[in-house]
Amino acid sequence: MKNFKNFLRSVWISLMIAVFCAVSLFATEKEGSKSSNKSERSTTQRGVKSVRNLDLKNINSFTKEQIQAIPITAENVKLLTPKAMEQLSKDQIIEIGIIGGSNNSLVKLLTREQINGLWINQISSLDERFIQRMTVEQIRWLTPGQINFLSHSQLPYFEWHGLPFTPEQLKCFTPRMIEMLTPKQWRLITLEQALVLTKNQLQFLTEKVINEQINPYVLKTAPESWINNLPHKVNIRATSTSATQPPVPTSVTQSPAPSSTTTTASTASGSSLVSKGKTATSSSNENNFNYAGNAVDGNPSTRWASAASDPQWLQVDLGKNYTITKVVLNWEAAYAAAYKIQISSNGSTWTDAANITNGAKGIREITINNISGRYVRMYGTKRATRWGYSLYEFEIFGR
Ligand SMILES: [Ca+2]
Repeated sequence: MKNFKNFLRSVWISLMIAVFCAVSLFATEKEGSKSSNKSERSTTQRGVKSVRNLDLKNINSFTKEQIQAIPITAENVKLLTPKAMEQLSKDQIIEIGIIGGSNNSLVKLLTREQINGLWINQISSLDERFIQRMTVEQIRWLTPGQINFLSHSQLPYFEWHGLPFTPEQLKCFTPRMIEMLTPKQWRLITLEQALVLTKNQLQFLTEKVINEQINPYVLKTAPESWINNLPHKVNIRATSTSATQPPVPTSVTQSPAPSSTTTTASTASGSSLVSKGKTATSSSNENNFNYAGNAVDGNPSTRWASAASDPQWLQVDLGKNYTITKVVLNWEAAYAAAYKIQISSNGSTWTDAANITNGAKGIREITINNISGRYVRMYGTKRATRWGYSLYEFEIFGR
């Protein structure tokens, strides 16, 4: 009996020892896995500077800092989740907008989910390069919330596609946004798009928009109730018999139609704008979109941009000799810090007409002291940014 008791005790003790061992083994294992997690995390944190080595398939576990260190390549852009899109820096968005030419643009790779992942501060900072490289389909994916965060100054960039918005998107336009639509966009507005515009949205339309720009088909076919919402009298409603509905924009491959505004700018000295629609050439173009002709098309939303090096030039052949009195340069954000305005009669020997060393973004008017010539050029010697030289318009006045 005593032996049996001893036997039971030893079984009990062995059992206790076994349980103790199992518990401590389990605890050690757990501790081990905890520390291996820890070392993995610190490796990831160290990896910020070499995001190339991280697996982008785990992108949703990246920190904002890691996301903003991802190099923008076609491969990486395809792996961006909506959540990651939200965290991209403005510079990365700009990179997506500029990498690849018109046909192999990275913007075109973006899916609906990725486009809709763009957060409000990113939407309001999309530059014209990004917007011009979106497809019409992609523009139509923008949600009402995203449309609301477009800034007024971005709207003319969409002119590249005509008026690509769905009626649902146009419903979200503020009156100020309606006011920003360009003459070309008014010409291309379809009846379906026009009819969603409310009295509140139409209130800022000028008489000029109503009677000279808006598509005549719309005025001819819109119901009386809509016409009554216009803030000015329609003069051409009865007379526009040949008005037809414009085509709905579907493609980005169409080249932008030249602006057909026919106003002739004149100055007191009898000079007028002599460069519009003339032949412009340049030392280089940034891409197929921003070619030299964009600087003389009279359209403030199209521009020429050069390659990113010094020097670069943009030259206009006026067709014959003029006495040049003034040039007006409308610089984009990528402006020239230093440039010359040069004039030539033969296109090979040039006279310096102005030497600018304090360049700035925006419109710059330069008086020229009646120098005669057929060719006028902007000769950029120093860029202000890391981009090339970029001009929305280069206007030459003469007589
Ligand atoms: Ca232009």
